[in-house]
Amino acid sequence: MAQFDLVIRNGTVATASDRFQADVGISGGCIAALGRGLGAGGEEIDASGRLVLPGGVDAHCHLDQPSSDGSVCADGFTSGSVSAAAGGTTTIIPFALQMRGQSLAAAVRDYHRRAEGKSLIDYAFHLIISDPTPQVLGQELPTLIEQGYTSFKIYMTYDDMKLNDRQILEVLALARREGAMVMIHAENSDVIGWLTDQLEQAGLTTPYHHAVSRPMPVEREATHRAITLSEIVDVPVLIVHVSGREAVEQIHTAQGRGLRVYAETCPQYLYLSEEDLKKPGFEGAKCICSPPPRDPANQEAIWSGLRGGIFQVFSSDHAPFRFADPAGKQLRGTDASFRYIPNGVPGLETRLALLFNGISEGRIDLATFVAVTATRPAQIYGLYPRKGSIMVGADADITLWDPQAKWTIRNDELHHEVDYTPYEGITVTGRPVLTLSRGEVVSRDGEPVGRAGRGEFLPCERPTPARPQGQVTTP
Ligand code: DUC
Ligand code: ZN
Ligand code: ZN
Repeated sequence: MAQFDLVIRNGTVATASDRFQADVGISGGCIAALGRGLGAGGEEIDASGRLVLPGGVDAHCHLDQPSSDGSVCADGFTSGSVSAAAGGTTTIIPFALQMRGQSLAAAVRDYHRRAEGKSLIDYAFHLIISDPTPQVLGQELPTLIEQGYTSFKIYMTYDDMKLNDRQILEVLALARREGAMVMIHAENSDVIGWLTDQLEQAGLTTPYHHAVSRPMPVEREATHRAITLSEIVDVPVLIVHVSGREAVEQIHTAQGRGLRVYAETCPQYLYLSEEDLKKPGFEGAKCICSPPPRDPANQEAIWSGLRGGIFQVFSSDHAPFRFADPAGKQLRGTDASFRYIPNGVPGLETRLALLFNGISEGRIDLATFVAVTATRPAQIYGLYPRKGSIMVGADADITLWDPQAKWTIRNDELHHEVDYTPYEGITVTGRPVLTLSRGEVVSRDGEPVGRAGRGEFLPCERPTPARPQGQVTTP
């Protein structure tokens, strides 16, 4: 009689700290044993030559998120989760967005309706707080945090979402009282607005000018201010989608002073640059996101920050706007000012492979890859130890990797509903070959398997992450 439901044999297990040869015994959807020569499984998978990694946790993606400008997310929970699973991710954390004037509880109810019965893999929600009224801060948020929504994003820019410094302080104070994690989009709104007006008056409105309107100091100043506000309140914060050196320096200095400042970066800041925004015609709109992609020196600074532990989280910031679509990038046509082009790039399916490629290029090590793609996001957002690691008792969310496979990213082979990938034609080394969610196969050889709708909602615990200890290193 089989001792386990499933045994993954002969693979190399990698965690955020170790790498070892072991079989993985899985029963009831959980990891039941790790060891050599485990007893029989009802099913067996030979993982010789494969890495056995914790399934990815993509802690920043936008799915079926309503917007005020009329743009529409091409991916909801079905296509988004299917695409994520095909790329080796087993947990996603998109955002329940509060529109101004809306109750936060109503926003969460609405977002559950959008997700219910649709996801292939497990999911949690961050909240987006755009209207921190006394009712929201005093009653709704404490209740929602208690119910498992323990992280929320706030914006320092975007007219329909931005908070002023006083509002930010109020949100931070609430997070301190309740033990929640605040994620901050750090860009200076007034500077962007002023630069945008100047550029438009000079007739400089192409997609490339999006980057000109949001230069590095815009992000550096806001990152500094966000850190300062968190220091005043004495509460941890996480700076999302960090794009370049000057913001990295702010975070590094703060971490060196012992502040609990966590940071996230994304593939677009490693592989895209402002040159991509200069592509002919409207093509550059495909790479418009905020903060914008920078230049090769800034890409290097981001790799260095990953290597040095300045970043704890590597997310896609998947924002699925189709290119040839009046509800997507062409919301106001192809001659429109960059101001009106929806921000964001898709990336749920390519996130892991693009970072893994950094291992074969000698830029980061495997433990760092596992840490920032799975373990640390699970810890920071209160999903650990259920998610994010290979250990006895954890959910059997596992991705088998072929570390040698060389392949070229082609949008035709991806599973999102977006009509392009900004990474088209990039050749990478390393590919997920099998993804398990709670012991069930959800993707094989890059093709999704299983029933969308099997994914479960995950209430999050209050986060208790270890203090960040970033060091800037050279290769
Ligand atoms: N920037 C954001 O802040 N959100 C979605 C995508 C983007 O580029
Ligand atoms: Zn953002
Ligand atoms: Zn985002």
